[in-house]
Amino acid sequence: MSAFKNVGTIQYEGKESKNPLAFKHYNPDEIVLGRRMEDYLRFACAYWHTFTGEGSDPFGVGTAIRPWHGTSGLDLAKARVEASFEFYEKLGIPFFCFHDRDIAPEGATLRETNKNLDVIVAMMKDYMKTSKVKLLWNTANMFSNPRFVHGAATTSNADVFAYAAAQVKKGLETGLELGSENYVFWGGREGYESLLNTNMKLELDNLARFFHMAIAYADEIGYKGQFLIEPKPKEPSKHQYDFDAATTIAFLKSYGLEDRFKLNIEANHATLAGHTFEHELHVSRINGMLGSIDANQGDTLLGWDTDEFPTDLYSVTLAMYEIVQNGGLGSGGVNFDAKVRRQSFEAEDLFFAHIAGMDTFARGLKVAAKLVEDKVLENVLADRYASFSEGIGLDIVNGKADFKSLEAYIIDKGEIVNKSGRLEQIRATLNDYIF
Ligand code: XUL
Ligand code: CO
Repeated sequence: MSAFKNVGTIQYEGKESKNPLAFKHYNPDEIVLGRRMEDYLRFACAYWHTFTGEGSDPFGVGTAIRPWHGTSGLDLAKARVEASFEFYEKLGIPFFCFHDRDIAPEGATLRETNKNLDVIVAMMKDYMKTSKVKLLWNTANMFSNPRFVHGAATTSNADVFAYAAAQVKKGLETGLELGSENYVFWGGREGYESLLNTNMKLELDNLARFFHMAIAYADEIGYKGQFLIEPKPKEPSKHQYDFDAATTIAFLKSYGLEDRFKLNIEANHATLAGHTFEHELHVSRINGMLGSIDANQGDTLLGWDTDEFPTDLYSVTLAMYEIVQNGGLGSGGVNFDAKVRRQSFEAEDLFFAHIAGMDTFARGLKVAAKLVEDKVLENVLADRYASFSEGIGLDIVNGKADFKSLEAYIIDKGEIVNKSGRLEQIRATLNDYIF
């Protein structure tokens, strides 16, 4: 039985196509920078937004009309799995991602919850045997249930810490069973509201203990997926511990975790942190920590996580430029952590939204590749920093200079001559490449 009977397989029809259910730019087999587009982009569908989310907001219930409506409990969970594989295959999206609680309902105890999960994981495993679709990453929802009111690994209640540990233990076993290529930690409520009742040192130490335990258990069971942390500055906590890439990298380094973790950078989280997406990607990349991305976009006029499908070509091009400079995302990918707007409530909108995101990233990749091939920004940097490739600048870079030699060099030199940064001209060139 088909869940999306009005939609067939989405094909690449090229940029002249007027068919809204076709790709205009995403052509999986097209070679860009020596790699198939599909392999470069490694798109993933986020289960929580596409199959679990229903469009509710703080002022109203969900509006979505979905083929799995009319079922409940485990039957609902099964109907979603069935529809999800039809969706991935029709769209030609090679990966998916989920939280444990997206895919199966909770039971009265953790044991019962795990039993529900086992049923759905077995079903997914069966689908994955006959489908080419793979699991990019799985994660644990340790923020929705009221037990996580004070956090999970950073809670003030040791029983909750134990529960979270058991939940991630099961998550790693699930990842092993389904062959997930990454395991993500997003610190949903790992943060605090007020220092008046918070022992920050204990909470951060416990968070690091938790991550070390996760590594130990993964090694014990032979789980080989890449560990990723997803920074976010606020929401739901006022102060989230994984504020942004720089904060998260510093945390990982302080606790000796930097060799086992990379970052999953989300566009909308960058906006909330007061950064651009490319800033967060760049900081991760130059620290060797760019692992994967959550592709979406926020709204600079709104202070919360709107998780819109990414259609801002300018931002996506600059993001893809960072990813290209990174040599791709390795075992990571481009996960659409994005939801259709509440007023886009028809099931077909799920296709339109993913097509829009996939086409935008395909275009961004092509523009970024051209920028790299033509050395546009490489030349900008070479020219701007030319003074560090010769003479005294080269001495500084090579560690041959000290305060005394620098003083001797500059003291009688007179007026220093600077060069223009040429930013407007560079931006105009970038526009020429994009349009
Ligand atoms: C929340 C968010 C999460 C993570 C996975 O803002 O981005 O959905 O991606 O827990
Ligand atoms: Co995310």
